[in-house]
Amino acid sequence: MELIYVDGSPFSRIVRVLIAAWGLPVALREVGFPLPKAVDALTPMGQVPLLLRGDAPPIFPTLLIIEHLAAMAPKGAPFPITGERARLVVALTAGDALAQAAYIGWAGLGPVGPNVLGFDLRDRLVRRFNSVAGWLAQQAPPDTVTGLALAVLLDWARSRGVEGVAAEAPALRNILELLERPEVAATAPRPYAP
Ligand SMILES: N[C@@H](CCC(=O)N[C@@H](CS)C(=O)NCC(=O)O)C(=O)O
Repeated sequence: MELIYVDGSPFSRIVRVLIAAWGLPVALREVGFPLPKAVDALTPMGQVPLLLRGDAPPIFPTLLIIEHLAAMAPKGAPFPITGERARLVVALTAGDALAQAAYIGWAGLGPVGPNVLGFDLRDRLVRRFNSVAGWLAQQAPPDTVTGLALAVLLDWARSRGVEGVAAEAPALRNILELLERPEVAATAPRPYAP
């Protein structure tokens, strides 16, 4: 098996940490961002992470990769997923909102006409992420795959300077401590300037 990933991608980082923490035989292939056309062609989503399995169809998105790998994780391994599916779906969906908010900023998008939507889209995406982060911090045990996902998303928001993300909120301290674990720290994103 081979994982295609982008260094900064928080979704990829979650999977990379799990591969290391669960000791799984998955080769890692880093690609650049924006994604090369050859990688785009492997998935209708045009996104990473992407898990290749020889002649079998590639696995995506992140949730399905995690579930596939979890079936191979040794018993008692860190970051368990048992009982976490619902929270993990919410965490990853909030991660999509976070990424969209960042992309809106990096793409230089702003109003070009009257806002008939009734709210500021970027602001709402960031609020959604903050709200989910607070909710998860209250109820998801840090030492689970959901805690890991949240910690990695918060770290990405901090490292990329995504405006408005409340990554320093005291309620998130327990979650952010996960970033100090060696297998998590080893995947910290390199600096990125779009
Ligand atoms: N919902 C997707 C999100 C994955 C995602 O947003 N990947 C980003 C990198 S963090 C990506 O590949 N972006 C490339 C693009 O949009 O062209 C998942 O869960 O896997």
